Amino acid sequence: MELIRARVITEHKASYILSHEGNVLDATLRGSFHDDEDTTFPKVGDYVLCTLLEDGKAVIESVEERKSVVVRKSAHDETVQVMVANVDYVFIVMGLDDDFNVRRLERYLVLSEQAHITPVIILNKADVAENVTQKQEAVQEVARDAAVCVVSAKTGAGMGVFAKYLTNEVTGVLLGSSGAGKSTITNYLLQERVQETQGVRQGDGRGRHTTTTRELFQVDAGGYLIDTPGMRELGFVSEEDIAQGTFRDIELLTYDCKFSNCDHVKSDGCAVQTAITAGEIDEAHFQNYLKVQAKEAETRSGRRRD
Ligand SMILES: Nc1nc2c(ncn2[C@@H]2O[C@H](COP(=O)(O)OP(=O)(O)OP(=O)(O)O)[C@@H](O)[C@H]2O)c(=O)[nH]1
Ligand SMILES: [Mg+2]
Ligand SMILES: [Zn+2]
Repeated sequence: MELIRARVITEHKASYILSHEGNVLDATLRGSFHDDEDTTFPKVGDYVLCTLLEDGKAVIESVEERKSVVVRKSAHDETVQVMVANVDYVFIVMGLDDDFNVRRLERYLVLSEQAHITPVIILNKADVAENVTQKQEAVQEVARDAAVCVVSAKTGAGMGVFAKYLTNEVTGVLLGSSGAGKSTITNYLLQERVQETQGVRQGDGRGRHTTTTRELFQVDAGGYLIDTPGMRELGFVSEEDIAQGTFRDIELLTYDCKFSNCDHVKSDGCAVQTAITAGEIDEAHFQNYLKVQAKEAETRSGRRRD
């Protein structure tokens, strides 16, 4: 049977969407994959070889050797997860508003360095920012060779810089906190509202985890761009893990609890308890959530002892 080469656009549990010569294909995995480690499974950005079935669906037979990978540690154990593959630039997106945090930026720079992928620092929301010059200087101090770009995805100011990087077959991935403006940038570059965006919380400016899956887009002007869900930490649990998890409903509510160390049981101003009382969250579902949390805390403290 004829094999075709396609690229993974997005991934939903066991199914994939591929792009092949401008067409979109639904695909599943050849069963032989399932004995393998997770890192060998196709990821967004991968080039795959697949067979076409009569119904127009594709079956992924193999994954081409990767030029690069962005990885992070699993939220559940020490295993490594591949987030995206075959990326040439990591666009580290940080808002010049309340999102601004140089220490966090440094961690993203380390992540890019470990992956041997060129980082480009995108300081977004210039239109609403204060003390831009000071912030830019603070970033320059940690940026080393990385380019630092001040942009506004809202007004388009500075956005021309992306054209410098995204050409022909070049691929860039947008990384950064929820609410930094990754999807707004995606929509701007695609000149189309393809991605949902959502306002940040009043008060602390945190994002609302609007994007929940990684997705690759072809940019008309050239190149490919991958939008990703915001990451809260680069270590143990990311926002993305939360967004994809079973307890997404509860995790999202916890952002509205009055205290950041809320126990969600007896603490004042707990948004989860409020939702349970209002019948929006099922009590049994909440009890399961507490069990999983306790188990994860146990694993974490266990690991620290070794
Ligand atoms: N003023 C201003 N607001 C912006 C700018 N870019 C994005 N925003 C706003 O910031 C909010 C969050 O933007 P999103 O694009 O949804 O953020 P995101 O990084 O995709 O967030 P997640 O999908 O949750 O990871 C939205 O209300 C956007 O309109 C900008 O340059 N200026
Ligand atoms: Mg988004
Ligand atoms: Zn709470």
